[in-house]
Amino acid sequence: MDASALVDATLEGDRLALARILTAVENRTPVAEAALRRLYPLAGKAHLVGITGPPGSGKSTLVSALIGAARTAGRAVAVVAVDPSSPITGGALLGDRVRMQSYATDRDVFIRSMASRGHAGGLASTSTAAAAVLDAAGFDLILIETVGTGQSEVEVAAAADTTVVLEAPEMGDEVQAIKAGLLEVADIVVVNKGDRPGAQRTASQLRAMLVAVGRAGVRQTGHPRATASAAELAAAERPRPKEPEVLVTTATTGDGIPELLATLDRHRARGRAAGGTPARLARAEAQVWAILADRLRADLRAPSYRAATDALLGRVASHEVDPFSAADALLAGLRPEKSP
Ligand SMILES: Nc1nc2c(ncn2[C@@H]2O[C@H](COP(=O)(O)OP(=O)(O)OP(=O)(O)O)[C@@H](O)[C@H]2O)c(=O)[nH]1
Ligand SMILES: [Mg+2]
Repeated sequence: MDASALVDATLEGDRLALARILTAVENRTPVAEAALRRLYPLAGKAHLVGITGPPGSGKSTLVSALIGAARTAGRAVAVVAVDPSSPITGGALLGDRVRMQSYATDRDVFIRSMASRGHAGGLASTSTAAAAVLDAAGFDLILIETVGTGQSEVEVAAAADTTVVLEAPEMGDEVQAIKAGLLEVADIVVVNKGDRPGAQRTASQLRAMLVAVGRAGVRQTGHPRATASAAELAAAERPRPKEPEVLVTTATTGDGIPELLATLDRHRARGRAAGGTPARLARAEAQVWAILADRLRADLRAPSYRAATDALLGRVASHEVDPFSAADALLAGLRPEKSP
């Protein structure tokens, strides 16, 4: 099937066609581009929720519980699980698959894993493109699960309309260190494993910490840099709540899950009322940058240009040419009409 047939089938509810488009998106093939050109204008309706947190905090279990709650409410849910483990071994993915099997026959639940390989910035744009496909296919709630350890994984979650950061009570020092960085992107903080001792205390500590830090101050210190991106500028201007809400859940029993879903819905409604621009601008930027980078790379490696590129790179390596002049020369060569 070509891209256009795949898109038609996807829009008619064919899940196999949808899966094939997502594979194309993951591999960045021409089919993905053709499909997205048609699907992108149909997307923009779904609520994109990023779920991140330290390994083992219960993200997958929480996602599973959220699917249940959303299905009870009659909503179609899709999950993009960004797999932090090796694409070869599969790692934690297997466990997730088993856990999600109870939804295997529900056509209003769609779960997709994506390997976190690829170059910097690619992960965010790939997940965003996948979310756009799922959005166009009619899923109303799209959950993007990423493990909150690497910068790029956190960026994926932070590019959602609503970012949920999961914590578990009394995790080690190592996790404490991750915490501060994670909290900065949180719209909602969830202390999971509410059945464990110390959960309520962890939640109180987090609330106190978030008030003390005064999140708004963290985000808006000084003037935006001259080189700040459109998304950063929008984020700096965004009237943010003083602190994210802190909830306690027990994902294994479903305790607190309806409250979380209600909090997500409120955040969605507030974002819509406010125009919802910063997260959407950040996503737009990640996508367009990734495409620009891909196109430039492809141009520079095209057969007609390859030799010139390699020769110039050789001269940079031998310090005959500085890297800035080399970049100028390559850009001028690619876009001669734009050069000074
Ligand atoms: N006691 C308790 N255990 C939980 C809860 N939620 C999850 N767990 C358990 O914690 C372990 C890790 O849960 P996962 O959902 O796989 O955690 P994760 O954050 O997705 O883990 P990674 O994907 O590996 O980063 C599993 O054994 C779960 O059963 C909870 O609310 N209470
Ligand atoms: Mg998981």
